[in-house]
Amino acid sequence: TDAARGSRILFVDQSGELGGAELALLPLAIRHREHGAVVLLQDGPFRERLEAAGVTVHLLVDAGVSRVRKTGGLSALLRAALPVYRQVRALARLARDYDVMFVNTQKAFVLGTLTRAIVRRPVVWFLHDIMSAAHFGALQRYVVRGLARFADATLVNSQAVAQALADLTGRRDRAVDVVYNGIDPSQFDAALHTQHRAIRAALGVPTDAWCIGLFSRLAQWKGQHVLIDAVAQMLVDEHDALERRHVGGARERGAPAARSTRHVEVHVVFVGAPLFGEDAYAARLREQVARLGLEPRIHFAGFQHDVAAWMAAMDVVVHTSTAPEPFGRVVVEGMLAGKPVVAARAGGVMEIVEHGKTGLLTEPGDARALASALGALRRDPAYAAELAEAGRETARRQFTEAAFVERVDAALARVADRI
Ligand code: UPG
Repeated sequence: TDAARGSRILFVDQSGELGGAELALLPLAIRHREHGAVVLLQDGPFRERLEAAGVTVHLLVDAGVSRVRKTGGLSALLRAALPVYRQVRALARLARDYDVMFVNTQKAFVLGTLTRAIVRRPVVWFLHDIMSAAHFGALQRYVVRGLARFADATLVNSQAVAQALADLTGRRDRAVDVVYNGIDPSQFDAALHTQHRAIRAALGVPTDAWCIGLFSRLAQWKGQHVLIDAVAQMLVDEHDALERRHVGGARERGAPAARSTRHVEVHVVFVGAPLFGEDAYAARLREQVARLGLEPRIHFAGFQHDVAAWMAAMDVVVHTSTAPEPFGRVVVEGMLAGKPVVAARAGGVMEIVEHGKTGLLTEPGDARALASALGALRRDPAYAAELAEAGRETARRQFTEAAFVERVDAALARVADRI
């Protein structure tokens, strides 16, 4: 991988926001900052993070391209054609000074493969998305299908993403490297034994509440609404259980049992913001909370930089994506934080969590199933702790940042050698 170290890598990413793909790119850009640089198609906090880490950033902002949405149709494409041409020319000028282009998002991939035709620099494509109809429009899938073979190396973040790509291109023989995200556990370790009363206090979450954390940008397919429904369901379940206890009251009165959870309130903390224009969904979530009368229990914390500290303040970390999650950094992070994790059974998450061993999996979109999984953890703290411990051990072993960076470097070196 020393070969890769000396090569000049030009990383290209369309977003200025701190999404999962950008956070994955961060350690790579830092490792190659001496000879490499990052091109962003939009300005934002990601640029600040990169520059603070000593990475050179080139902004190639063109409003026309950033207007093409994930599911945009043909007219959106035509409107974007001219700016795309301008951006390809600009990228080509930059790329001449580098050995390899590393394209990290869909638009970066399109620009990178077009640029490759002009300057003949190899393209390493890191695909972070499941290229299915659940996530992308027909046009986007068509474009990716057509351009996929121009990538000199293709990296994906899970088997699930590899499978969806093979289904799209119809090429099962194409070499695709599965490179799982790696997460540095040090921040999570540091937060492990500290009490985060301040975080709860600031939100108005009682110290003794049973607190459910969901860490994700607010977006329909991330399924925050499923958790809100699940919490409403938990309250119904709880009420029913109390009723039953009441009916059988005479029998139970003297019993020691009554390990009732009714005095411990359930609270939910949503950490994350609508990063990619999902403001309408964010507004709908608040309406849903109001309609169910759950305002005192559900807290919107917005985007937070210190996810490790926020996770430490939770009792459980949940993941609720309704469409298959390509990988799911937040699932690994929940495990590293030593929390029991309940995640949606689909996509890359199934390569991370083993149900009943290192966490719990429930069907995507099934609020009832989520409520009962959460109820089980809440009633049985020993079981929750057991899952959390096994999850943490697995995450520390299987998703290291060192392995992630090494595997990407190996691909870069392979491609750079061919120059
Ligand atoms: N995060 C913050 N602050 C917040 C909320 C989230 O830093 O307030 C972080 C979170 O800790 C995580 C990242 O943002 O590291 C989100 O990543 P992820 O949960 O993986 O989701 P996406 O943003 O959707 O990322 C895409 C894919 C995802 C994959 C990731 C990296 O959808 O499945 O894991 O890219 O390959």
